[in-house]
Amino acid sequence: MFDKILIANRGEIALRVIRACREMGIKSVAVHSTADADAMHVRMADEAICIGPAPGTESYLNVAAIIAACEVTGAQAIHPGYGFLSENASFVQIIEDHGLTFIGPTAEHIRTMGDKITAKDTMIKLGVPCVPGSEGGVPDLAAAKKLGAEMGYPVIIKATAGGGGRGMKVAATAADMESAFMTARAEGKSNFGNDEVYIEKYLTTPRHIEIQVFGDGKGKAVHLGERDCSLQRRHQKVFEEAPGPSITPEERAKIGKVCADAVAKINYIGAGTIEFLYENGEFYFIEMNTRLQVEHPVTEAIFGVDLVREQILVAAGESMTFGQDDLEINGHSIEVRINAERLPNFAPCPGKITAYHAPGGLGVRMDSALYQGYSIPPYYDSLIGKLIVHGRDRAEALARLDRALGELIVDGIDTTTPLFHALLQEKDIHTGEYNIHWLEKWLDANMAEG
Ligand code: MV4
Repeated sequence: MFDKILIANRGEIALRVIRACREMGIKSVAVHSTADADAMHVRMADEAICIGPAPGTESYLNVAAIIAACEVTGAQAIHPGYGFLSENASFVQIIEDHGLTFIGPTAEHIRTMGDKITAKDTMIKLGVPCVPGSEGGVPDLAAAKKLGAEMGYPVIIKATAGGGGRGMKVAATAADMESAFMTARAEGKSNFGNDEVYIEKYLTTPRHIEIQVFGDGKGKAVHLGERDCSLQRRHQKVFEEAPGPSITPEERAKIGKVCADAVAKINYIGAGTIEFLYENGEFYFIEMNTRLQVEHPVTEAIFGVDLVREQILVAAGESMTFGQDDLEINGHSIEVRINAERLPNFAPCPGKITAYHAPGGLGVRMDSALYQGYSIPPYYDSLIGKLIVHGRDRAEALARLDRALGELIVDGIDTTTPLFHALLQEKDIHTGEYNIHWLEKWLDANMAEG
């Protein structure tokens, strides 16, 4: 086992990894920008090293400085958290070239899943159900129009290097194809330096259901059920839950096994998420994320496992502590993302926290790096906390969420907390009847800009 791990991240996820390290008797090294000298992760880690100026590109993405920090401190492994360098295949290669261990999948798995056409082709070969569409890339507008006519509209054109909603355009009819195709291609080129695109049938009212998988890198893998992350705004998740309110135990067992078998077959190591659109009782693969996700705590809550501990174990060549037969769902969990943003426009709202009180009690987990007197810097993501609740069933989890939100105090800045109080007044939230468009429609109707 490692005796020292460097965490190449900040905020709540850095604390999450430090906590797992401490429980395992592993020393932790925080890295930070000059803007984060007073940040909680710097205080909580055993050691801390400044790796550059405030902008993420010069600090948390500064590969040379991170490698140097490992050499200076004697850290043997790097946990990347999410975002930043977590899905950067070249970073993984460089780490390994320096004799260090990346706590996550191989460079090859990251590269395969990072290119969406290759990811989809891989999943088709592994027997994972995908959205009907082009076989591989679509070379030109003529080919796109031919496919559109064959498949029937609406269709969606996606940049192979895209993701998170960037480089994606819907063509509702043949008349829209030219501009949709050209725009998706141009966005792929300008945002990712890759103009290759593919086409899929556009599903109009799906849910976003993602399956958590975990592999040991030696051909053993399990699934930990699904999360429903349909409540999103501009491709940012705001409310996530497990299990999914629309998924039956039979559906879970079936799609879960397909996913676990697929990642076992490629010797996948560590945590991964296979994203699906779910419509009319069918699952359609869209993307795979080769990292620990922001919303992993809802899965931890219902299965009672520590996913970061398991990531560290398998990265060190040890065994996972559970197999598929050990995994049983217990109750229901919901996470809401507390962002430093001002409603109704979700404008980033950094500033000084004049008072902070985290909710507590049975079934409540607050993952946050906030403290009273802390100043949220303006350079990074606006996520400042995740409130995760767990109940014996969905109704209990929702009631607990309402109660815990009432206890949360974050003074000095605006946050997204009032949004969740308002959502908890909605019947559809209580019945679980929502899809990927529900929140944007609700915001349009209820949060019209002043
Ligand atoms: C789709 C789709 C409908 N049909 N693909 C958005 C981000 C990227 N992960 C995939 N996305 C979508 N792909 C087909 N064939 C609709 C979306 C989509 C979406 C997906 C999940 C959660 C929220 C969304 C919001 C808008 C569009």
